[in-house]
Amino acid sequence: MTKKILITGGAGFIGSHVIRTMVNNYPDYHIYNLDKLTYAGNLKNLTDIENKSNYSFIKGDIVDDAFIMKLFDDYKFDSVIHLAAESHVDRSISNPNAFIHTNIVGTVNLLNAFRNIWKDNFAEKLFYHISTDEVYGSLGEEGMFTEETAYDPRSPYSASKASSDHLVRAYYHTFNLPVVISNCSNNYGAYQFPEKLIPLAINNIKNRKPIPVYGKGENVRDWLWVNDHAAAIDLIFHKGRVGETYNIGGNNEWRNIDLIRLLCEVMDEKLGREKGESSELITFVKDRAGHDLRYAIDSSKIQNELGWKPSVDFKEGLRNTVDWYMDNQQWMEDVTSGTYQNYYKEQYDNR
Ligand code: NAD
Ligand code: TDX
Repeated sequence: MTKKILITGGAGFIGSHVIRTMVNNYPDYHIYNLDKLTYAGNLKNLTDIENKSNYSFIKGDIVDDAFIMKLFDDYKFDSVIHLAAESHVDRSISNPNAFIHTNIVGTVNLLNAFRNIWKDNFAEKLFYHISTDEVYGSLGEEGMFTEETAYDPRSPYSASKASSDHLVRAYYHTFNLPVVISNCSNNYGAYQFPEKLIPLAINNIKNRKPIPVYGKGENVRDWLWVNDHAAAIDLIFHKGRVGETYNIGGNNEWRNIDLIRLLCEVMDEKLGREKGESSELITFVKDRAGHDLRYAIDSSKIQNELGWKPSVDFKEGLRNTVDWYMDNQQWMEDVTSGTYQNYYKEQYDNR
C-alpha cells in the first residue's frame, strides 16, 4: 500500500529540496506538501515536480489547530517530516511572536493531530522533526556540538526551535509517539531566500550594492550543501532509530568575512570583473543583537551509524550555487520585488 507522507514547509528552501528528493526517489509514496506560503514559501521552487502523480500541494497554516486536526483525520498520514518554521534569526529579533506561534504552537498542533489519528497504534509510523544546531547556543574558539550538548538557545528563533525539540521529545517519552530529530548546521544552495547571508550577498554583488557584514565578520558558521542535508533527511527517515537525535554538519567552518571574500572572488570570475572589484562592496555594519560567535557540528553519529557524509567540496558547491543564481535571475527578481524591498529597508537602512 502507498505510504502517505506529509512534509510541512515544502515550498521553502530546504523543504523544496526534501520534497524533490522524496518525490523522485520514492514513486510508491504519496508526498503531501503542506505550506502556508509565507514570504519564504514559493511554489516556483517546485515547478519541475509539481505535475508528478505522487505529489500534492495543500495550502494551510500549522498554527490553525482545527484545520490541522481535520486534515490529519481526512488524510491519515503515515509519517510527517516537519520543516515548516519561521527561520530567519534577524526577523526573530524584530518580531519574535510569529516564531512562537509557528515554531512552537504549530509543532504541538502537528504532534496532537498525529497522536489523535494513530492513538497508541504507531507501528510503521514516524514523526520526523527538522531542527537546527542553533539550539545548542554559541561556541568559543574550540569544541563542537554533539547530540549530548546541553541546549542553550540565545535568540528568539533558536529558543523557539529548542522549545519545539523539547516538546517532540516530551511526546515520545509521555505518549510513545515515534519521533526522530535532526539538528543541522547552515545550509546553502539553490532556492534560498535572499534574506540569508549567501544569496543576499550574491544578489548585492551582482547589482553592485554594499555587502553588509555584521560586526567584524569574525563569526563562524559551518556550511552544508542543501542537497546533502536532503540526502541525510532521506536516510534518517528510513534508517534512523526512533527516539534518537542526529546532528548533521558539513565539517566546513568559515568566518563570515572569509566566506564573503571567497564569494567575491568567484563572482569576479563569473561576471568578468577585475580581480578584487567585488570585494570593494564589503561594508561592515552594526552587529546582530546577541550574535552567536561560532557553530560547529560533530556529525560522527550519523556518519558512523548511517554512513552519511557530505558529498561536495565547499568551493565547488559555492561555485555551483553562484551559477544557479546567475542562471535563475528571474527567480531572484520575483522574490525580491514587493515586500522584500520594505524588509531590506527596515533591516539595513541606518545599520
Ligand atoms: P524557509 O524559511 O526557507 O521555509 C520555511 C517554509 O515554511 C516556507 O515555505 C513557509 O511558507 C513555511 N511556513 C512558515 N510558517 C508556516 C505555517 N505557520 N504553516 C505552514 N507553513 C509555514 O526555511 P528553511 O531555511 O528551508 O528551513 C526549513 C527548516 O529547517 C526549519 O525548520 C529550520 O528551522 C530548519 N533549519 C534550517 C537551516 C538553514 O540553514 N536554513 C539549518 C538547520 C535547520
Ligand atoms: O546581511 C547579513 N550579514 C551578515 O554578516 C546576514 C543576513 C547575515 N550575516 C551573518 C550572520 C551570521 O553570522 O552571517 C551569518 C549567517 O547568517 P544567516 O544567513 O542569517 O544564518 P544564521 O543566522 O547563521 O542561521 C541559519 O543557520 C541555521 C538559518 O537562517 C537558520 O534557519 C538555521 O537554523
